[in-house]
Amino acid sequence: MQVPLAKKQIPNIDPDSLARWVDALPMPQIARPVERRAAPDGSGKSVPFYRVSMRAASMKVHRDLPATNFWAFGGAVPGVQFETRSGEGQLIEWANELPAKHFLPIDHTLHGAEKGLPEARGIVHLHGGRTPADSDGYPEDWYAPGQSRTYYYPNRQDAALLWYHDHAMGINRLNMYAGLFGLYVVRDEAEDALGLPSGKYEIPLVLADRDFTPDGQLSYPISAYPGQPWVPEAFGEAHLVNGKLYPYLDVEARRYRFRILNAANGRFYRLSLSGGGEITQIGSDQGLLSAPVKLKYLQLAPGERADVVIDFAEHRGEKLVLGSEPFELVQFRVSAQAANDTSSLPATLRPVQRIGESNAVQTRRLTLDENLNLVAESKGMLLNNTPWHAPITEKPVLDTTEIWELVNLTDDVHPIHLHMVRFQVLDRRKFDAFDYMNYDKLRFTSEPLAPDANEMGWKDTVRVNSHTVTRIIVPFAGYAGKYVWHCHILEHEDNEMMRPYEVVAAKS
Ligand SMILES: [Cu+2]
Repeated sequence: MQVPLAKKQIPNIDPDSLARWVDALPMPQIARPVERRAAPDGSGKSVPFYRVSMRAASMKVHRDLPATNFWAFGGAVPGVQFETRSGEGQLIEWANELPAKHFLPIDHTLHGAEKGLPEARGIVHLHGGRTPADSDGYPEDWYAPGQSRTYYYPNRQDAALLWYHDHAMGINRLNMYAGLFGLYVVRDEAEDALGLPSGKYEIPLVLADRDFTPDGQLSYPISAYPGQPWVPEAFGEAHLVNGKLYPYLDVEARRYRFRILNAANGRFYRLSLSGGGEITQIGSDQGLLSAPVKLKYLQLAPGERADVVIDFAEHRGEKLVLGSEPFELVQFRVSAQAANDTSSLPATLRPVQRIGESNAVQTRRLTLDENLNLVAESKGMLLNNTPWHAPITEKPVLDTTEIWELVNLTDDVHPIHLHMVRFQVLDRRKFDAFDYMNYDKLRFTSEPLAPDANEMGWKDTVRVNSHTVTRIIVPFAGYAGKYVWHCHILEHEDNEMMRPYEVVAAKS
């Protein structure tokens, strides 16, 4: 989508001017429970209780830059990391302790961001969590500084890398750009049994692009329209990895497991190792793949995760760089010593039963739309051509399976995320968007294309390519209640590429 940007009076920092590989890669702090409390599920069990605040924080992103002001969970970006076990629930009190004034440009013409509302609204969603609706962080249920909400996460799901982040209506893109996100790891016995690299050999990599002013502060783009600062995409030239620019990591000459999250607002990463080094993907959004997939390039849309193994044994004494052309992200400095690697990388990981299409009780055709004539009013990205506030139209029945055909009428790729559920990608097929828009006719122009090998596991976010129908099959297992589905390009989501959906209990 085309929206003219306002010129910055002082240009942003050129990240090429910064020294590379001068800061060590930081590791997120692991969250510690405050106490144990009764689980709210009536089981009589006690579960860990955590308290995490959203608050202003100041952090150095590079040796040669002054400290940057962020908003952060527990005072760091990424926020504190949760370590959980499948089936073991926990309570988290998410406290909004943000300052009253926002420091990024709110667009008050966006739905849900009207003047007069508290500026520093916050609400927390656990992305990929099979979470009861009243703990899922419905975007309109935001709360102001001084308030908090205690959410219950049953963790009744397979081992996977989840992440939590702000989801406040109309300003989510700003709150996340400000730094409000963190990791949430679910582990289980099936994964433990594989003997994958663990402990200090398992490293999270949280990727996020940003622009910085010369004094090291976050710089978010604004449109050239007075009073309507929303922009359709925010791409930064500088790339934070666990909150640092150009960090390095000393590694032993052995296998490492990296848990990678694309936490960017809108940037797609296409990761590769310098020197053509091999990346072996073992898991995606919702956990382990059935078998490892060897990759030269690893594509990650905003919101997507990849679980990968890199073996440095053949690279003793070398320096390898993980990048996304033309950008360099993080340097690995491999020890010259031989290492005693007792980890394994099994040829089979975790069976993924593919769901037959005949299991679906309903097929929904849902469009992804962009209405260019409305751009000047900064309204125009929609799901199924329906604004956020229209009545709920998608009401799947709990414990049934549906096929969603995502018909992308736009020129962009949109990463579509459904809350609460996991799904499988069936296929992608090109179609004639002109015919569809003018004659309401779906005319395919290609054969269906199978998902990539690394998309054959369980997903919660799927790339929906331009002028392509992407089909997913979704078991609505978990909880009844009101959830949302949306584009994970946060600028799109805020305006208003997001819709509620409701899982309804089966009639008895
Ligand atoms: Cu989008």
